[in-house]
Amino acid sequence: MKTQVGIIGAGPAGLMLSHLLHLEGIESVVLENRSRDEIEGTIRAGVLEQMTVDLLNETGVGERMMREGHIHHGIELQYNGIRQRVNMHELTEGKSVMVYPQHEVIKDLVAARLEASGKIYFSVSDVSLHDIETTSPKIRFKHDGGEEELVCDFIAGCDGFHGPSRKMIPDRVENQKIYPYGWLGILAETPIANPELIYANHDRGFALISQRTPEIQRHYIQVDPNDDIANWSDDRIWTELKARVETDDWKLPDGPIIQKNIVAMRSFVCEPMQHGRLFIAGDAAHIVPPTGAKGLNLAMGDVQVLSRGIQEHYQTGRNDMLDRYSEIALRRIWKAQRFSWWMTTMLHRDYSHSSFERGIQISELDYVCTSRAALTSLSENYVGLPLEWESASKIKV
Ligand code: RFL
Ligand code: PHB
Repeated sequence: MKTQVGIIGAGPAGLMLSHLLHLEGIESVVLENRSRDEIEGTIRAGVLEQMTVDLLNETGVGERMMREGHIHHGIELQYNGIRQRVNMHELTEGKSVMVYPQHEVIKDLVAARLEASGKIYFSVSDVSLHDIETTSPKIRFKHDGGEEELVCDFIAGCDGFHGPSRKMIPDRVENQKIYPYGWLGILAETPIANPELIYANHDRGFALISQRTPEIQRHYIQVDPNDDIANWSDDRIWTELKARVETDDWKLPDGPIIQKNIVAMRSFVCEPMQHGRLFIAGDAAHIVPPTGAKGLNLAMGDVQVLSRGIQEHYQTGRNDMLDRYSEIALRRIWKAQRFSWWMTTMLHRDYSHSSFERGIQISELDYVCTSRAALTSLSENYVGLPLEWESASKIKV
């Protein structure tokens, strides 16, 4: 088998890359080790930045999102029982975010690729990468009991944090921070609790009130990352959520919990994101803690840079943009890392902290909520920073 771009992983990064390349007349093959049902059913992100929304619309896959998603003009921050609305729409001169689940984006992208006769192999196994330092790198894999080899011009490693691609970059540096927090996430059959998302810092720990559809909602509470979900009965979860977010005049509707799990939190950046003809994108290259709602959006940013570089290669024979792929992508990634780390440390309860550090944390929230400059900074980061194509060293301030 031969193709121009071999893509490992059918997450948001791999599928969007395949879609963008197709729009430029460049052929790709996507290899995914899970089934179509699994990738279309995994509950993950919920918030799309303005740039992601624009990208989905401009490339013709945003129609259902515009119909079924919800545009949010702000969020609410809560601490010490005080609730403060952040009017992001006003503070960013008209930008907003879209609440539309990641697995719906996946369904829309899979449908678009298959409709255009795009090649996606689901349920492959034993994926391995070869000859990435040559001009014809190869991917070997198993499918339907047979062994296959895909000869490519380029390989895009969009295989998430645990995939095989990143490990093929020999001279990489992995920058990492592990947090002492976990998120217990639930899907519950209740009405929408609040028109906008609520991020709450409470003595008992962080809580997030989010949403999915008019009938099903998504909420999170901070727990010990090593805790066992079996310790959390539905009653205990609702009691804890309510204790952290309810105010005298605002009550949280409860109902049957249909899914619950605990995830650990980390910040992670791999540098560089390329080696020879291999380029990695999305969670394969970086992880953010979910507090800033950035993971899926970063994946979408990476593949915009990568698809432009590949396009330049086929149109002009030049690799200038591809050579700068890591540099351009990492500039935005590090800024999103900083924002996600900042939101996480400001909003979570760190039980190793002294009363002094707790005082500083609450005073930071107090400052953010009362300073237009700080609220503007939070807002422009939350709705998403643009990709910057210039080298950072050339920017004069
Ligand atoms: P994905 O989605 O992990 O996709 C990688 C794909 O590669 C496949 N794969 C392989 N395929 C073939 N061979 C192999 N050896 C393979 N190994 C892996 C996998 O099966 C998978 O299908 O990575 P991608 O495309 O980079 O997308 C990244 C996003 O999924 C991720 O960053 C977000 O979900 C993070 N995230 C959020 N991001 C946001 O932008 N906004 C949010 O509100 C948000 N909330 C969240 C989140 C992540 C969460 N969890 C569960 C970590 C909330 C949570 C709780
Ligand atoms: C979600 O709805 O899953 C969600 C929303 C906001 C976040 C993280 C996750 O910051």
